[in-house]
Amino acid sequence: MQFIDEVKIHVQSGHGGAGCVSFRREKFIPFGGPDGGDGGKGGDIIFTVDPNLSTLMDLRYRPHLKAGRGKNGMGKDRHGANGEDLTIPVPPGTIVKDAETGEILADLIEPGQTVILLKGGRGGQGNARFTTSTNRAPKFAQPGEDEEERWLRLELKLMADVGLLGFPNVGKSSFITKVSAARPKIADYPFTTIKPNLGVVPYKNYRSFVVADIPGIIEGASEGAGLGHRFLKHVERTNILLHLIDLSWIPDRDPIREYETLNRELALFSPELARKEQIAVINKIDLPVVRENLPPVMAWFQERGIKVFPISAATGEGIPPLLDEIARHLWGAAEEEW
Ligand SMILES: Nc1nc2c(ncn2[C@@H]2O[C@H](COP(=O)(O)OP(=O)(O)OP(=O)(O)O)[C@@H](O)[C@H]2O)c(=O)[nH]1
Ligand SMILES: [Mg+2]
Repeated sequence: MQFIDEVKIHVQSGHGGAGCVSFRREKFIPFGGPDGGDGGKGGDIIFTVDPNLSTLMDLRYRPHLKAGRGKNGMGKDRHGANGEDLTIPVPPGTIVKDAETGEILADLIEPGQTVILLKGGRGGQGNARFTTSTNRAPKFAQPGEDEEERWLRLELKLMADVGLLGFPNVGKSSFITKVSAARPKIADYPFTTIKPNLGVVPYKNYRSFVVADIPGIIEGASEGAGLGHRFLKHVERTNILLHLIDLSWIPDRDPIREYETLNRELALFSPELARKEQIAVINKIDLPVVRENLPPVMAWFQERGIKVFPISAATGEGIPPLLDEIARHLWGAAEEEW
């Protein structure tokens, strides 16, 4: 499925139905009283969070959305039918902005969360409502109230507890595959992942947390190198970042220099994101070359007070203590300590 995280749409609520001018017509009663009913209310434009959605793709193909018009009132005091509301389902993490001003109108996070974004016009009152002692036969009724319309910009920022960061090929997708039911593509070439993936990680005591795997970031991503850095927005709402490192590239590449490079790219994207807590994760420790190079790299992180965990996404080695550390961060304690 295509992953779309930005769309521009035009929404319009329903016009209110007009009130009716009508007089009772009955046999043997020459001048019946007024009996024009009220118009119906126009439909609202409503947004609701559907947890089964993970993209804004559906809206890309429906850029103009309208709620129903209220029906006009009718004779015999009949009320016009209300226009149908239009409910637009969006994935959790959708931010609704005014397309012109950029003002945030709604941040839709919790499944089932609902907001009425545009109100339908009120229905006009029928002439029956305007009878007074001096005017027993009013020949006027109210028109329905106007609809509202607006251009909106929808931006999806995925909701996850933990974000995965790293150069291409470090094993981000392999990690999410090992710890969750997510099955993104894994391959030994860069930029295998071209859209974010979410995975639910079952932890002890029936707890779970959500991990976001995003495309790899390279030097110059802020200037568009590789897939650029726009996907970083999908880890902005996480609580903690796992920064994956691959030592199997030594001596061709310097993983510590690349670790620093990636953090610089992070800061260029958002200083706030760069301040988010990180755990360094050295992957692929099942490989002899990684084991050989491990001690000095571990020392480098430890000297700087940076938490570091050696793991193998392939064999699972080292992953349980990493999950405990994530749990401590998310809930204040790992399972053993509760
Ligand atoms: N030996 C070994 N290989 C691994 C491990 N984790 C990942 N790999 C391999 O490394 C390569 C890249 O893995 P991916 O999971 O696709 O890496 P990625 O970080 O998601 O890469 P991009 O999506 O391109 O950014 C694949 O060939 C994996 O099989 C590991 O723990 N041990
Ligand atoms: Mg990947």
